[in-house]
Amino acid sequence: MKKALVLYGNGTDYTVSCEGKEFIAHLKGKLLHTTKRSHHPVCPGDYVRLEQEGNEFVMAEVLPRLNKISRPANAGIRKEQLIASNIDHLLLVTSVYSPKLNTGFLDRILAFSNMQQIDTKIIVNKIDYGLTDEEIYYIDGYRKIGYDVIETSVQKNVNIDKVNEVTREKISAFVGNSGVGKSSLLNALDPAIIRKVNETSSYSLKGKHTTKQSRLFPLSNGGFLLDTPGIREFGMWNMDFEELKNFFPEIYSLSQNCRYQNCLHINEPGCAVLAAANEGTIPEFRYENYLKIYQTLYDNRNIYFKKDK
Ligand SMILES: Nc1nc2c(ncn2[C@@H]2O[C@H](COP(=O)(O)OP(=O)(O)OP(=O)(O)O)[C@@H](O)[C@H]2O)c(=O)[nH]1
Ligand SMILES: [Mg+2]
Ligand SMILES: [Zn+2]
Repeated sequence: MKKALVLYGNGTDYTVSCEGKEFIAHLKGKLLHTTKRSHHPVCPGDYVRLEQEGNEFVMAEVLPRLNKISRPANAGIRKEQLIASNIDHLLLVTSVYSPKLNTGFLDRILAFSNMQQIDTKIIVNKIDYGLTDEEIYYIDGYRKIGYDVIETSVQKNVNIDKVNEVTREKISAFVGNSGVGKSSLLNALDPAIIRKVNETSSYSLKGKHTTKQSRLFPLSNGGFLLDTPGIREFGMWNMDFEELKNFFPEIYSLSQNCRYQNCLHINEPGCAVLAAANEGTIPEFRYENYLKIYQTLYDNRNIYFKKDK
């Protein structure tokens, strides 16, 4: 009985990594059944127990997941589509200029990964375009809260060594909007991967490569890196609007100063968070994003949120 790491796959055939070798393992029987809530029984990052049947490997069991990243399978449907599991950390990739730095997206993922207790670092790519004052303000804001921000340029080879360092011996996942440079960073880390990256991407109507399928790539530094397609609704799964406040670290640490213990920091009297946002002691853009995400979660509370059984 072998333990293997799932790299990628679809339907019934998955490529797994075991003792440094890659081969195909099949999904059969019990595991194949799509459960009521889960769309894919197996995802990249899963550790599976393999059994040999003739000259085939069959996945007999998925080992318990330490964490998972998932999304709703379809808009408005309470079915979960797994993207990856057992991630050591998320590398939240953004860019400047094109696509523009989108703090709303960043803050949604940061809250989500905080909920899932997945350590997260921010990568701001394409800094060869230069940084505007606004972008510097955002980056400083994240650093002030305590997030690591790595400013990179694939084009000018800036700080690729830092990304190499943080991914060493770890399972990392790139998450970020389409076009920010996730696949380019992966290629920069490990040029031998370029052919593989193109296998799982296709040309969009605009004539550019875009990643279609999540896939875990073995890196030469001993780590594994998950390249994901740009995901819009990422992170909106399973979040309770009343718990959101716990997943903004700077809001959480101020909340003990609020007049009401159950303060949601919206418009309650004596709210320390609101006061701090007005005074600029916490970044105002973060607080504004908190309010926006809160509203979205509240509006979708019957769709996205479910209590774990
Ligand atoms: N100027 C500049 N362009 C970059 C940089 N990194 C990537 N690009 C370009 O940005 C475009 C998108 O890069 P990709 O690596 O395909 O982006 P992605 O995040 O993988 O996109 P999806 O697969 O669609 O999610 C490509 O044309 C890259 O050449 C950079 O550091 N500077
Ligand atoms: Mg890509
Ligand atoms: Zn409050």
